[in-house]
Amino acid sequence: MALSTERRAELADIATQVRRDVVTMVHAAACGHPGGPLGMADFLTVLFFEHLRLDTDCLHDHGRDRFVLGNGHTCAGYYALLAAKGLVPREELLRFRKFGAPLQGHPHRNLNLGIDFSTGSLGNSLSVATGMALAARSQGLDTRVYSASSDGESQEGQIWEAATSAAHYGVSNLTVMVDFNNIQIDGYMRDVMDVRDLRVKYEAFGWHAIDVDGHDLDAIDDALHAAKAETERPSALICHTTLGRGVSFMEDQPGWHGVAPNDEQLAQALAELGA
Ligand SMILES: Cc1ncc(C[n+]2csc(CCOP(=O)(O)OP(=O)(O)O)c2C)c(N)n1
Repeated sequence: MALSTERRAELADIATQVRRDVVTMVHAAACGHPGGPLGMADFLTVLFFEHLRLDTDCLHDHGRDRFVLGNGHTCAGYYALLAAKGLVPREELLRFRKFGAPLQGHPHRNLNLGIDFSTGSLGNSLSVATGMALAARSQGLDTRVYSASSDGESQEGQIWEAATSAAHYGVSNLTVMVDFNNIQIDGYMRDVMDVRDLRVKYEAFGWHAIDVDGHDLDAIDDALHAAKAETERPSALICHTTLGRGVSFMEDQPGWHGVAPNDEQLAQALAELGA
């Protein structure tokens, strides 16, 4: 079950490449959101490469797993992961946010690229994921549905309607990974609107909920296994992360929620990421 030393190193390399892609893409687009995806790179890499059944050989299988990116503005990292899995051509990454290109500034549903749902308007992702998971269950499929969310998205009331309903229906094939970096578009979350302890909240709604260090590959992998083993309740993994992780001048800086690096900043970021 545990990650081997070799596998852990491979996953760390993939996460670093995702981070390089994120800063390169946002720089090329001259707009976008680098901070969130840098923070999410570790837990999404473990999800995409160890758990989520979404690959070129099962892309069009009705019963494959599904993924919904609730915090759709963080899609640069999602696209980089789809490219790392061979689902998106790497050359498309540099057309990120360009007119007519498939990889827009918020995900646009494209089943040929493995993008299961359009997102960007915060708040509806958990409802969509709950519906997908219920639909799969009603069809007798062993599909697991994963969604990513964030502390900022957790301020939306609809998240908690979905949380109520997913627990009520015992949707145990649903797992949400919440990027808890304490930052949102307007600053530190505690100053804008504190969502407080999300593990306690999800538990109170009837979920199996775990706090996880969102940069500890082994802890993330263990938590995803625990979610799979849960047969009665949906699972929420509260992933504690640092916005901008891996790029010193972006780390924990709300200003890097949604700003593109200039040429000099890109060069420094890539140097820090070992490029
Ligand atoms: C319904 C809705 N309201 C407002 C926005 C504008 N918006 C974009 S990102 C964001 C902050 C989200 O917080 P979080 O996901 O925690 O941000 P990050 O960690 O990436 O900084 C907001 C309010 C939106 N996309 N959708």
